[in-house]
Amino acid sequence: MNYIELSKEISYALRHAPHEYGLELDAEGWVGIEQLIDGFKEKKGYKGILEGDIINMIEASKKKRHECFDGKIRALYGHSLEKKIVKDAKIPPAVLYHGTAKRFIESIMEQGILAQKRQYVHFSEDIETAIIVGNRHDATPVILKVDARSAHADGILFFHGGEKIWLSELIPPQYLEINEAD
Ligand code: HQG
Repeated sequence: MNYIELSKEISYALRHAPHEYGLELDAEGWVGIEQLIDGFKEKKGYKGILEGDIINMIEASKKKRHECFDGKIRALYGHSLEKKIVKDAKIPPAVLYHGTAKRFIESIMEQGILAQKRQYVHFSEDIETAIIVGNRHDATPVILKVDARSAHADGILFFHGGEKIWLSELIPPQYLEINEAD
């Protein structure tokens, strides 16, 4: 089984389209692994899918996008569903990064970073990860440095996503500066 394809399809199901797979997520985004498997068996290429394939895919992935617990699975971040996934607010690192396209900078510096189609804005803990995220939008992305300590002190809520991913609501421009490369 191609784990990259499997990871993408599980992300699609758990972040954006559970109903296409006959799934109902709970408030925190969890669904039974058995239910997910049943939903996938209906899809082309996944007839023989086993729980072990899903566990192996999560372990093999460089980026932790999904987690399993107590017979359930969920996507850690990235959701676009209308019903907002409930997250516990956490204290963020003092500084976070957001990699984005040059063409978005003017608008971001006016309006702040918006969640756009997703439920939350996504940040990276380090510049390397932010560059990879930004590369999805631009070959030479701009890295924004976020003063998360001040934003948090001013009452903006932060949530932990994946290993190096943090989430938040809108981040106004006063907490942002362009991280100039050395
Ligand atoms: C931009 C992937 C104009 C924002 C990644 C971003 C990440 C604005 C784009 C995760 C704006 C939305 C999320 C404003 C924000 N004006 N543009 N005011 N505010 N934007 O894909 O953060 O690999 O929804 O800068 O690696 O790029 O799939 O968000 O460029 O971790 O696991 O609007 O998704 O994870 O794009 O990526 P996205 P993102 P996976």
